[in-house]
Amino acid sequence: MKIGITCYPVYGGSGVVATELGKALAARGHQIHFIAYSLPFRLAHVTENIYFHEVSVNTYPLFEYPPYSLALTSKMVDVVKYEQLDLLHVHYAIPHATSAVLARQILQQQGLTVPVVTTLHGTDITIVGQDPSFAPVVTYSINESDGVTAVSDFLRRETFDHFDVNNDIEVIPNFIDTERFHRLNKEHFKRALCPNGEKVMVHVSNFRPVKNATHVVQVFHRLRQDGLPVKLLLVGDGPDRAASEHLARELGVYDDIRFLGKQEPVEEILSIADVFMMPSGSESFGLAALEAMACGVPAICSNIGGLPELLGDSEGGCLCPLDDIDAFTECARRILTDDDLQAHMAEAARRRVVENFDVDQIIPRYEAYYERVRNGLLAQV
Ligand code: GMT
Repeated sequence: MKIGITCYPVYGGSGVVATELGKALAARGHQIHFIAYSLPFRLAHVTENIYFHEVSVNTYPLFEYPPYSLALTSKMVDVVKYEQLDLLHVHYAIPHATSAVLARQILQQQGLTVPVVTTLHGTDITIVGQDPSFAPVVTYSINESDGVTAVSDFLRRETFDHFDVNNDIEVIPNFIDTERFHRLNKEHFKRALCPNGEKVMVHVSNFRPVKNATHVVQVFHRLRQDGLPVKLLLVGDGPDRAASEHLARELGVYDDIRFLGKQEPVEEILSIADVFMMPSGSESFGLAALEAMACGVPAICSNIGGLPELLGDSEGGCLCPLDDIDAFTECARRILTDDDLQAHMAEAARRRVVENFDVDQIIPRYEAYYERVRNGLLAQV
């Protein structure tokens, strides 16, 4: 199949999922055309079966806000037409689904048919999409898509609860290449960072307010107050990084924290972690926790959104009430002070991922879904 994929190419879960999906589909013989404003960061370079089409937006003195969505639509029209694509798969509703639906209409006028599949990832439904300035467009774009997927049952329910949707939504969870993401031997790195055998706690995010990165610093401060020998690695960058650094200085724990910024490959850092923390206020799936668990790191997560679906009934992590710093601290303390428990949870975390979210299990579900969309076999609600 020839498939066009559009996503946000920057640091973030939806772009990672879209890119890894494209790479995995290409490896299975499909021809993949990424259409985005820059090369997706996990793509690095184009390879056999992978093409990249950059969307550039020309400015004009009239444009205070250059119309990116329209430039994207025009690029989609061109790529579908000249590369003879069979399907467009867009990730994140705004504006990608809207641009794709419009591109499909333009192509229809030219006698060409291209089905549109939209994957909902998170804040396109839970936060941004519900903003009155976007909600009607999101509803329209979902209903006009030929197929819609969501990354968790939670996100599917949220979509039906908050939008007047008449398309069915297929749940296809996030996935990971468990051969790439596994625990590596990084003992030299660990010794350099923890010369006295300290434990390591890790948080990875884009430091948006929804990630509650400052909660991680608060938990870490409590652990240090109790004299626990532990270091904190904060990976990623974004709006709340400065607040997290400020809080760390205020609480006197800055010297035991390493702010590493955006890092690739993240599995090397996860390989020295003893515990991972995700105290998010909203999380439709939790890709960063999935990556940590794949590397055998127990994940302590908020009991919200799609995170209970990620952990399932496994013992690969624990769920804490939202914003409950005491509960997060207690959970981390138990794991970091009991080596047997840590090892048991680490093993359970890895097993949960291998058994449920491996790339080889999930990609065929997308392929089967594409076929159903192309054959018009989807139900409406
Ligand atoms: O919704 C977002 O914040 C954007 C998106 C991203 O690009 O980072 O993240 C979402 O998509 C990921 C991949 O499907 C999910 O694993 C994340 O849980 C989800 N983030 C939120 O729901 C906050």
